[in-house]
Amino acid sequence: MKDFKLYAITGEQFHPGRPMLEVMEEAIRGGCDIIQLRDKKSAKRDVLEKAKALRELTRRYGVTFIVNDHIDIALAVDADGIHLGQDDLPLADARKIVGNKIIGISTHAIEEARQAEIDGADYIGVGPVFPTKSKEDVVAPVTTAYVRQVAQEIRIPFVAIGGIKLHNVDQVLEAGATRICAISEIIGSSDIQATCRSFLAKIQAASEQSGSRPSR
Ligand code: TZP
Ligand code: MG
Repeated sequence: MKDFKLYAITGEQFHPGRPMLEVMEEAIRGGCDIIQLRDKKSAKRDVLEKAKALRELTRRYGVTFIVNDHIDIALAVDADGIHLGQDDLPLADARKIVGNKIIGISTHAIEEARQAEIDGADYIGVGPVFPTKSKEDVVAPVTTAYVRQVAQEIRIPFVAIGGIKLHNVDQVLEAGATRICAISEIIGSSDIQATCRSFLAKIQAASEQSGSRPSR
C-alpha cells in the first residue's frame, strides 16, 4: 500500500453545522494522506452516498480512501480499502472478498497485532493509546507501552490512534509511532489545516530525531 503519515477519520458529531465533505477536504489540504469514512449511526444508503462523495474527493487529491465496517460499500464505490475491528469479518474471509484492496485491522494487544500480521493485514491500528470519547464500547487505553511493543516487533505498517492530541502526540512518537490517526483533534479543530500541519511537523521532527540517533 501507499505509505501514509497522518490519518483522519470522519466523526460528524465533532463539527455540528459544518458539512462533512468540507471538513474532510480541509484535512486533506492540511496534509492528511489517508481518510476513513466511519459512520456507525446513519442508514446504509446514507453511508453509501457519503462514501461516493468521499471517493470523488480523495481521488481528486490522490489520497487513500478507506471505509470502516462496510465491505460492500467499499467495493461499490471502489474505495482503496476497508478497516475492520476484532469483531468484524475475519481477515482471511474479508481478503477473499476484497482481493488486493487494503485491509486495516484494529488491535489492542500484541497477540492481536501478531495475528493480523500473520493473516496478511496491510496495516494495523494500535489503540486507544489514551482515553477517548470518540468510540463507544472502547477498551481500556493501551498506553504508549503497547505502541513501543508494536514498534519493536511488528513489521507491517501501524498507526497509533485514540485520544491523540497535539499536546500528547510527542509521547506517542517517542514510543516509536511514525503514523498518527486522530478524529476529534483534527476535525473538531477550528483551524483544521493548521492542526494537520502541526501534527505533520511533529511527525517529521520525530523521524529526523530517530534518523540521527546512532544505531547500535
Ligand atoms: N479506534 C480506537 S480509538 C478511536 C477509534 C476509532 C477513536 C479515536 O478518536 P479520537 O477523537 O482521536 O480520540
Ligand atoms: Mg468495525
